[in-house]
Amino acid sequence: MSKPNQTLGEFIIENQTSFKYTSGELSRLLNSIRLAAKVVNHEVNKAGLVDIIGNAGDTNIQGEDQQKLDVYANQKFIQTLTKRNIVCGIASEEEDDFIAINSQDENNQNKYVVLIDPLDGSSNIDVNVSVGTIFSIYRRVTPLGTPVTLEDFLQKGSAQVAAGYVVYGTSTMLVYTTGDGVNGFTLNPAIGSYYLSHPNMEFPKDGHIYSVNEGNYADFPVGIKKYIKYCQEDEGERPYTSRYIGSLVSDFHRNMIKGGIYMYPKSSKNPKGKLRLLYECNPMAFIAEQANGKASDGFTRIMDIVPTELHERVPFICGSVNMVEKAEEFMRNEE
Ligand code: AHM
Ligand code: MG
Repeated sequence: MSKPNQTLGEFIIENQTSFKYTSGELSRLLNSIRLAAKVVNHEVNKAGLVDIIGNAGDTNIQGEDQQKLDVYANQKFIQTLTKRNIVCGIASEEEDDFIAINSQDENNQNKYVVLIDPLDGSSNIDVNVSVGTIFSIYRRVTPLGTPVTLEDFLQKGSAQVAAGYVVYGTSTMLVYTTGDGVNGFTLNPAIGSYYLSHPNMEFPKDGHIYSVNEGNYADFPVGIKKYIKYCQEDEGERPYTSRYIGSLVSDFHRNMIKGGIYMYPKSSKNPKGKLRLLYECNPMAFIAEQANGKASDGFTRIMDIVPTELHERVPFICGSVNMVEKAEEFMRNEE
C-alpha cells in the first residue's frame, strides 16, 4: 500500500510483511543500499568540480587521494554491506571474484548475497550525463554458517528476491522490487530522504521509443537490423523515436515511464553482447517483468538463463511487452 509523503524507510518497514521471508534481514539490507546510494549520490553530484578539486589519481587539498567515481562507488557499497554484517557475500562488476563475508564464522546466519554494478554508464560522468547503480539480491543456496561459494552467485535470475537501481539524474531516484510490483522513490537532497514518488510503476504495453547504439548497426544480427528498419518505417504509429543515452539505467527508466524498447544485441565487437547477465540484465529483467514489461536475449527469457560465470555477457532486449515480442519475432524469422 502506498501513502502520500511516505518515505522509503517507512515503506520498507510497512511492506516487510509482504516479503516472502520476514526476518527483517531483507529490510536491513535494503536500508543499507539506500544509505550507500545516498553517499554515492553526494559524490556523483560533485563530479563536475573535478577540474577544481582534482582528477582521479591526484592528491586533493586535504592530502587525500582522489578516486575514480566507479572505484569509489564500489568501495562504498561493499563497505556498507560488509561493516554492517548484513550479507554473506557480494559480487561486483568491479571485482574479479566474489567477496565472502565472515566466512569463518559458523554462527553467521546471513542468508543473502548481493550482486552489484556500483556505477553503470560511468563513461558518461565526464560529460554530466546520468549514471546509475544496479543491484540484485538472492538467498544463498549453500548451508548457513558455511563459506559462500560460486554456486550462491550463479543462480538463475528467476531466483532473485529483490532487485533495483538508483538513477543519479536530474533528481536521484531509487526504484526497486521485492517481487510485488515496482516502486520508485525520489531523493529530497535538502532533507536526505527518499519519498515515494512513483508507486506501482508499469511499462506501457506499447511504446514509441527504441534505444540502441546504431553505430554498431553493420554488425548486428539480421533480425535486429530488420526490427530497426521496422521501427523506422512510416506506417501507422511508426516511425518510432530513437533515444539512446548510453546509460542503461537512464534508458530503461525513461522507457518504463514512456513506453519503449532497449536493445544491446551481439555484434562482432561484442560477440556475446556487452551487458553482464548477473549485474545488469537479471536485475533489470526482474524489474521489467514486475512492471509488466519483458526481457529476453532475443530468444530466451533473460531470467531463465543458467549462468556459468560471474562476468558472463548476454544480448539484452528489454521493455514494453509488445515491442520486445515484435523484436523476438524478427529474430526468430532470421534464425
Ligand atoms: P559499463 O558497465 O562499462 O558502464 O557499460 C554498460 C553501459 C550501459 O549502461 C550502456 O547501456 C552501455 O554500456 C552503452 O554501451 P555503448 O557505449 O557501447 O553503447
Ligand atoms: Mg555496467
